[in-house]
Amino acid sequence: MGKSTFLNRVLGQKIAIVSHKPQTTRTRILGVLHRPGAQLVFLDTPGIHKTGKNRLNKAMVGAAFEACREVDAAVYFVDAQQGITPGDVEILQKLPLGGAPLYLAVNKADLLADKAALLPILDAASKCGVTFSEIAPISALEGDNVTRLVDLLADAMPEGPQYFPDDQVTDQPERFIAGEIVREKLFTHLKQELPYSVGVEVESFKEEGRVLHFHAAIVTARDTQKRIIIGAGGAMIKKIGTAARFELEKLLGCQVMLKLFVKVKKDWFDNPRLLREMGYPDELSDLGGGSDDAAS
Ligand SMILES: Nc1nc2c(ncn2[C@@H]2O[C@H](COP(=O)(O)OP(=O)(O)O)[C@@H](O)[C@H]2O)c(=O)[nH]1
Ligand SMILES: [Mg+2]
Repeated sequence: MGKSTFLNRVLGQKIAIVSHKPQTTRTRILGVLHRPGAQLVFLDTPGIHKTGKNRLNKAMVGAAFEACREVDAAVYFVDAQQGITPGDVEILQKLPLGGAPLYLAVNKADLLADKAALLPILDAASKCGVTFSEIAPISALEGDNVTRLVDLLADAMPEGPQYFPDDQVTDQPERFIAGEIVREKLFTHLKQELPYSVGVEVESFKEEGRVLHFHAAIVTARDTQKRIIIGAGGAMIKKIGTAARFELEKLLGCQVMLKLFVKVKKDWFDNPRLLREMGYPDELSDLGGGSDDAAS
C-alpha cells in the first residue's frame, strides 16, 4: 500500500524497509520529521491483515492496533487501483482511535492512466460510513501531494513539548536497521512465501577503526529453506549479502564487513522468546479480520 514508502519520502531518508510483498514491515517504526517550530512523530506499522496464522502475525497486527491508541491523527492507506473495500471499512470501524482525526490516503495515484478514475473512489470513500478529515490522492513513490497531506497532519497536531532532540530521526538503534536491511534483501530476492518464514538476528555490530563489522544470522524454520537461502554454491546468500552491504555502506557512510549465515530454528515465529530476541514485541491481538492495510 505504500506506508513505509510514505514515511521514507516524508523523512527524506530510508528508515523503513520496503518491498513489493505485503507484510514486509513487522514492527512499529518511529520516524521524526523536524520542521521549523514543529516536530511530527510518525508511526509506521505493519499492515492489518487476516490473522490466526502464527504468533508473529498476531504480534504484527497487534502493533498496528496498539499504535492507534497513541496517536493524535491517523492515515489509512488504500491502493488507488482498488479503492476502499468492505474489508477496509470493517477495519476502519475497529481502529481504537479514541476520536483522533482520520485521513485517507489513496496511494499509487501515479499508476492511474486517467486521473478521472479517482473520482468514483473518492465518492465511494466519502459515502462508506467512516468519517475522514480528508481524502487525499497521493503518490508516496513520486511524492505527489505528500507535502500537502503532511501539512494537514501538522495543522491537526496539538501543542506539545519537543519529544525528540533536533538530530534524531528514529528511535531504532542502527543495529536493528542493519538487520532490517538484510531482511529487505531477503524479501527482494527470495520467491513467494519464503521471506515470511525468515527472520534476522543481529549477532554483532561493532565499529573497529573505520570499518563496521556486522554479523547476522538469517533464521529460518526448515532445512529445505536454509538450502534455498544459501543457493547453489552459496550464490543466493552472496547476492543477498552484497545487496545489503552496498546499501548499508551508503546509509552509514563507512566500509562494512558483513558476515551472514543461516540458522534453522523450527517454529521460531511461534516462539515468544525468539520473537523478542529478534525485536518483535509480543503485542498479541485478535482484533484483525479484514484484508488490507492501515497506518498511523
Ligand atoms: N507506483 C507506486 N508504487 C508504490 C507507491 N508507494 C509504494 N509503492 C510500492 O508498493 C510496494 C509496497 O510499498 P511499501 O511501502 O512496502 O508498503 P507498506 O507495506 O504499506 O509499507 C513497494 O514495491 C513500493 O515501491 C506509489 O505511490 N506508487
Ligand atoms: Mg511497510
